[in-house]
Amino acid sequence: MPDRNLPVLLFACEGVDEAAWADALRGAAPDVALRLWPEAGDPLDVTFGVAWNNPPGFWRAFPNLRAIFSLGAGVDGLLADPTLPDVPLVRMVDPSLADGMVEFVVMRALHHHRLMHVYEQQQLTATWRPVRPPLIGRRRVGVMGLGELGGRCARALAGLGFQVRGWSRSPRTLPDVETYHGEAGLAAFAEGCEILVCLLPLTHATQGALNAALFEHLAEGACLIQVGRGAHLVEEDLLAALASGRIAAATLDVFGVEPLPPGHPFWRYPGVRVVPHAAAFTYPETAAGIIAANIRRLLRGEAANDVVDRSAGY
Ligand code: NDP
Ligand code: OXD
Repeated sequence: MPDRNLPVLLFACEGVDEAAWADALRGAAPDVALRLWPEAGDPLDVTFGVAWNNPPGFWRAFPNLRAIFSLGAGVDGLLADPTLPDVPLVRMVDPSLADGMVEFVVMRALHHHRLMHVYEQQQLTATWRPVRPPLIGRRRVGVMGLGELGGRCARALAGLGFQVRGWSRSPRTLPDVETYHGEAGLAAFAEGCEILVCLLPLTHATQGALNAALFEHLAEGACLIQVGRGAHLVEEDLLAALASGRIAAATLDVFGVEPLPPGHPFWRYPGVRVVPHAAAFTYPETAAGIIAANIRRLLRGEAANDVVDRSAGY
């Protein structure tokens, strides 16, 4: 075999443009032999894996793995597999992915700030009623999660002039963002927020974080932009908050069950916008180089960048 002595990278990702990824990875990592699942060859050869949406137990079949690269920023799906090999798990940190998330969150924050959800309802009854939004500097936006994505979004929102708060696990400092952390800081963070953005990773600690108790702290008629993971949201609590008016509108990109079943009430609930987990994408054009650079680090005997802290779950 011509690639006999090269490290082998197995690309095994469901639901992506495999040809584009293959081109990009071959270009970025010419010294690595790329194999595309299901053409894995001898499982003993496989030294690196690129993973997304694999069935539980999948990676256990490759005993010589040295690292697994997640195609996505969120690794909850991979960590849910108790048999995932105990090798460095690298999450996706790519400025292009963050750019996409900033575009999406800013778009929906402006949509809610400028009350487009109100006009969408008015249009259904040919109602002409202008409503003046508050000055942007008085609009309070809260961002849950201040990592690669949440941190970028918080800064972009602050740059537009929103009054931005952020919440993280450990203390963080961001220019023009009022920061809170930990369980102890959650109520103060949420108090009076008019737009709430969820960009948390899904962990044992964050599951169900978007719940009735949190919603009680928001401003009456607040809007939710949920781009974390479906299991962050207690769906019945959102439906109750929408019915009571505590929450006026929600942009939902992620769901407990994906695709969202056709009969789910979110599809038809006034004020709810359903987006099919499309807030931000990983682009092979940029991400392949990031994976390749990390492989080179590992081959030089250095630690990879952006390794998941398995004890924290992200
Ligand atoms: P990071 O790991 O960079 O950041 C995670 C942030 O969440 C950190 O600020 C972290 O705090 C905070 N956090 C974690 N646990 C807690 C907790 N228990 N309480 C409070 N804050 C907590 O992740 P990314 O920004 O790269 O990605 C975030 C998530 O976005 C992904 O895990 C994924 O679920 C989602 N995502 C969604 C996409 C979509 O298209 N909808 C696309 C990509 C990602 P600290 O700073 O202290 O570590
Ligand atoms: C991700 C995602 O985690 O696409 O990157 O949700």
